[in-house]
Amino acid sequence: MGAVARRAGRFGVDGVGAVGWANQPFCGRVEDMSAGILSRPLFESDAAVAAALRAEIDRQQSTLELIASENHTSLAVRQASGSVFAHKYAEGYPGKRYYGGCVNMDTVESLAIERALKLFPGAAHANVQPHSGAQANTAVYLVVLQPGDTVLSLDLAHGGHLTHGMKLNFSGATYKIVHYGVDRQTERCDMAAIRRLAQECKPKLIICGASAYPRTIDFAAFGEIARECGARLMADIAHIAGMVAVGLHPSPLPHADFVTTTTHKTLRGPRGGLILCGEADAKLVDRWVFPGTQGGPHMHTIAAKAVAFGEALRPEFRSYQQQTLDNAQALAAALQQRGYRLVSGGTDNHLMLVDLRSNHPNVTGKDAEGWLEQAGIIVNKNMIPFDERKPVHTSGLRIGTPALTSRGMKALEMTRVAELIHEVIGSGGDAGTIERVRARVRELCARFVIPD
Ligand code: DSN
Repeated sequence: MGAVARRAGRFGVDGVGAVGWANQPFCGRVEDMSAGILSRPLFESDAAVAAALRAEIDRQQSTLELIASENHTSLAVRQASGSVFAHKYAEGYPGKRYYGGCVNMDTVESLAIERALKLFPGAAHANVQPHSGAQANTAVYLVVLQPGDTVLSLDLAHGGHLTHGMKLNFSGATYKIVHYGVDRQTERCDMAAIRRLAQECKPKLIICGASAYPRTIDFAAFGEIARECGARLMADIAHIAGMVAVGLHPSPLPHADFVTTTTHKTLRGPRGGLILCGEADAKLVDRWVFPGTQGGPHMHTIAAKAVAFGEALRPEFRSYQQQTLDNAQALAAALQQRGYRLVSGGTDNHLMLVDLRSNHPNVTGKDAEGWLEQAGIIVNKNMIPFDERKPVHTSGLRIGTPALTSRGMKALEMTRVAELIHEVIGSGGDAGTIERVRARVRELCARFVIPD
């Protein structure tokens, strides 16, 4: 019996599932149904959640995921993430736990730390426990800042992040935030202007890094500015971590005192955060993660981080990052050929910001996001620098290639994707056009199934 048949027989996709699991519509190859296979016990105990999971597998398989911060993980990452490591409390750190029975916790956390330090050479210490990027950033702020201290960071409306001082976030509510923006002409960070601002406001912490910035970040220049004005520097590389790990984007190490990242974007791991720092800050970073801001570490996620970091250390990961970059540049060029203006004129990384005003002045980001979703193309509306529209409408779209690249798509498919995007937006949301594009999106997705 072949592997596929064996799996089918064992798990009921051949019709033995009396509870109906086997009768659900099937998407993708049998081998791709790992999440579905795992869901058979789930279906038996909770059909409603199992049905939602099934629908989500189908949605992901049959749509084009272009949200720049999302990706598809390997089956190995998902197995670790869904494993019995979730059962265990392990407050503390390897070798210094507050609970018994942590021997295997120490193994996976030590592996995650060791691999993180190999991935990002130049860091002396890694804390792999932050539940998210926001938690990682919070811990660093508590290491460096007192309430009311000044922080200099990129404006959210110019591509920053809400934990970098947005007024409704705890960071904006707790610290005095001064924002730098991008230059109106170049739409890039103007390091001379940032230097002047830093000298005026004398921040205690400078943050570089972004969630919607398509260009290379000059970490070395940020490091110089921070040293000149006596500030500490935190680089939040959540979006570009995968590219930094393989050298396709310059590393913030050794320029930054702290590097924070999520692990689930270009890094293609489980949802979570990571902090890297020097020896001098290690103790305080650890203390502000636990017990400062978190309790029990999510050991299943830490195990999955170890797996993802291991994958990222393999040569294939470099090829994947290169393809993600090549795809972003191909998609950017194809959109430009169809009349779309891109913020800053292009991209150096995995994402681009489309200024819809260039060829569709009456279409908002919200309109375009909605029409594209109906056609099976998933993007997010995004402010563009100096946007006159509000964040709920926006004049832009943020588009990224990590997830499509994980499916195996290349430059040729990016041209196709640009055509499909243009057809939908150009039609002004015409229902017939959306339906035709939806069918073509399904065809494309069927040729590039989400890998295990
Ligand atoms: N929400 C993430 C993003 O989409 O970039 C950042 O946290």
